[in-house]
Amino acid sequence: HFVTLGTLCPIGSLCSKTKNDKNFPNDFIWCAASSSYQIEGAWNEDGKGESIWDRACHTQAEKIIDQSNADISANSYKLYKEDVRALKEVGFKYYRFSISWPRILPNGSHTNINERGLQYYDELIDELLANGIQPMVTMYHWELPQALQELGGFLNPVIVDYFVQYAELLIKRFGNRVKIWNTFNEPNIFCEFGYGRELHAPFVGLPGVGPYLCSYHVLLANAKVYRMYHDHYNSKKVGKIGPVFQSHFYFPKDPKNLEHVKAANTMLQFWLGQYTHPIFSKTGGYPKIMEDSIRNNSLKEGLGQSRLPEIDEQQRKLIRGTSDFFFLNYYSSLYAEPANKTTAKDWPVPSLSHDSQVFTTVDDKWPLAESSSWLRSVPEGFRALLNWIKNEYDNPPLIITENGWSDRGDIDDTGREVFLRDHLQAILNAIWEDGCNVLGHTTWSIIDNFEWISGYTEKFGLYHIDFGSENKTRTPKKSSKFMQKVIRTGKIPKD
Ligand code: PSG
Repeated sequence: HFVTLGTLCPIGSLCSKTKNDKNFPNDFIWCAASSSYQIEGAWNEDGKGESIWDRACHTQAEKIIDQSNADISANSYKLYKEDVRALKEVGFKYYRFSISWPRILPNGSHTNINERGLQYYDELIDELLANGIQPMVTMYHWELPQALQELGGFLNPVIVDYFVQYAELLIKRFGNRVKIWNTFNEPNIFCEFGYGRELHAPFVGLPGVGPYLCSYHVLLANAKVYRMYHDHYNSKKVGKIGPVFQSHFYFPKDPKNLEHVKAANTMLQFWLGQYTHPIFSKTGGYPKIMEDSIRNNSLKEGLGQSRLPEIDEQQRKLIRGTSDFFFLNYYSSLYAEPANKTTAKDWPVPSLSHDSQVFTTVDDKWPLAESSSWLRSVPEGFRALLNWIKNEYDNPPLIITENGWSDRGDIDDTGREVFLRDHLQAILNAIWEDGCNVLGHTTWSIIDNFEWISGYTEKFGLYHIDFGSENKTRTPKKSSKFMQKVIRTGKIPKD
């Protein structure tokens, strides 16, 4: 049994769920998130090695909108106690943070351990627990040791065993205090953006090939870590582990047109199903539509075999079932329709777009975030995605591991409050009207931070950071008071 909110409940049992009030269950997992590169700073202190994001920001600054980096950022390496104070002030029960691989293993290999790096996370975890906050720990939130990128990073199969050895070290060191683990954050984003589209470090532009190889290695690495954890380290059976996926919902542009309905489903299968079908479906393996279309295209391109790696029978069994929860990051939605000559004219061959042949658009009626061009508030898409997952994978227990809104950083952040209100309501509808098994919600993010290639131009925090100040002053925004009320009462306040 695992203690949450003073009740004795195994995680995921919903044992305190009562249907009478249609509010949040007592044991609902209220969480806020961050990630190591985005907040820690101290990029080269106390023996930390170089990551692919350190390398990219230092040598290809032109790729970052404001030419910034996270060398210092919110300085959470020094100021983590202030982050914990913020979490406690709002009332969060969990903190989802990530561990910097090169802070612990400077060149990626477990043969060279940086003890000071391990100590930092020991201290953070102990500070959380002393304040009644449970750690939810991500092993990989995009900080690949640069030395492993020299070997090809996620394109080289050796990454699987390097990751397993790193994960084993974390489990051994922190497993007595960490009960929820995320192996990978959003591999569907980092494989596609990092190895296909040059939107993320390591900026390897190999569309239609790199991302599929990367995803295949991620699936194998996750599976091996999942099995290692449950076979050797989780004897009390209270711990949970699995990867986190990001997805939009894709609405058919014209819901009465069967081709549009198919296109929307195809896009979900390529973007999310590429990872979740192998793990959560009854049969395992890739979605058939992906396998077929990529094989056909590959043969047309004159290749001797599919660009999509083959998951063989043994691997299919190894990978299937290797996540204890469906961990989902949801931000926004899109319309989908079949591509045509005009809409597909600029797509590289090969690429995910070319393989899926789905063209996506937005609805101008969906409110656009002040500072992120990709982020529109579509709570009905959130509910629809939760229902799609419920129907596709037999209603798995699910935790929202990220959901949030960006602006320019005002303390008076009404837009964020409205976004959270609408998305929390979508969760209540999904739970009580639709029967979706949603166990928790995570706000991205507890504090403003470095937003990857957008640098410091997009702010997601419940707390403002004065990045210009010496001590990186943390100030609660209006939205943090809103979340405080929600968590205290278990309901969405009327005003
Ligand atoms: C999330 C969602 C999309 C793109 C990128 C992300 N989308 O819907 O197009 S990245 C994700 C990440 C975290 C970021 C946060 C906000 O895990 O590190 O800061 O979301 O972009």
